[in-house]
Amino acid sequence: MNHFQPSPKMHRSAVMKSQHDRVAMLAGAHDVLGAQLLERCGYDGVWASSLEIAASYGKIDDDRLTMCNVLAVTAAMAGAVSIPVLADVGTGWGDDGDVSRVVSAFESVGAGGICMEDTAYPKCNSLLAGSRRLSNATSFADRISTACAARTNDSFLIFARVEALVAGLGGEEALRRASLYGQAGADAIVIHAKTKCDEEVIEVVRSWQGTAPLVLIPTMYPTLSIDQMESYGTIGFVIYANQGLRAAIGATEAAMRQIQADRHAGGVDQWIAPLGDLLSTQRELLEKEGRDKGLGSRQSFSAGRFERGH
Ligand code: SPV
Ligand code: MG
Repeated sequence: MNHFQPSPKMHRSAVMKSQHDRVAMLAGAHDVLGAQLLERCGYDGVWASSLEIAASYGKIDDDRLTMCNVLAVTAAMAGAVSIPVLADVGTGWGDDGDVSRVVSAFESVGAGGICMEDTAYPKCNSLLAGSRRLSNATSFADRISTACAARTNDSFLIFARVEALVAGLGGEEALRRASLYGQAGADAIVIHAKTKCDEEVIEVVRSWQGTAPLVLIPTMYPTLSIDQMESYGTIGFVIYANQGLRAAIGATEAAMRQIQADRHAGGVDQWIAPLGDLLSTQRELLEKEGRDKGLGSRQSFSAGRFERGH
């Protein structure tokens, strides 16, 4: 079910707030397995993270990660899970690019929405060091309203992402931009920050007067709790953008190094996911295709092909 689905009679943001007096939790993924794990854990949605996708392609998280790269991953994930997939489209591939084309592409592959940021093109990942230049706020607001007008599916959400704190422009500028993007029709507004201290973010969240729910990505201030976020009354969503991939990096590296050191895999078998976890998703797929019978003959056929060296 699409948890973000608005009622046709009310403004979407109001619906989201009134239907969900809790903060909806999204988390980053870059492939179907990651998205399925999030669904299994009960997350409300998947964040098709440009950073995760770039890392998985061995690319820099800048505008060289193409729309096709992000679209392909989003399409695969959206086809495999029933929770909504929010695509991180960066600047929308050019701050004067055709945003309608971006909306229709992501809408057509079943994404739940897109999130577009007001960094000037070419963008670079917000968490990397270096100064940031932002788009003109009025032009970006125009792009948000173009994006809103371009959607044909009423439940497709447009998130606008404010990078003023990342660029060091302060809370007032963040609030000014957030208001403009809210007035332009954004369904939710991400207030992003890359400082370890969450005070600046909290100040913005507390001062927000608009109707669109705010969104936080607490990568740099990970101890800010959901209970605290809910107490402010202005936050609709939290995005745990990359913790899943970082957990996988840590666990994979630890397991593979231990196998090297032990010269056998017995030492890791107790703490890595059981083989059954991996095979159960395969069985589910086979069951869906009605091919769960007669597995033995299929397996020996593939072994035979392998032995013949094909
Ligand atoms: C991402 O996950 O790609 C994001 C969040 O955009 S951040 O990496 O913090 O910029
Ligand atoms: Mg990104």
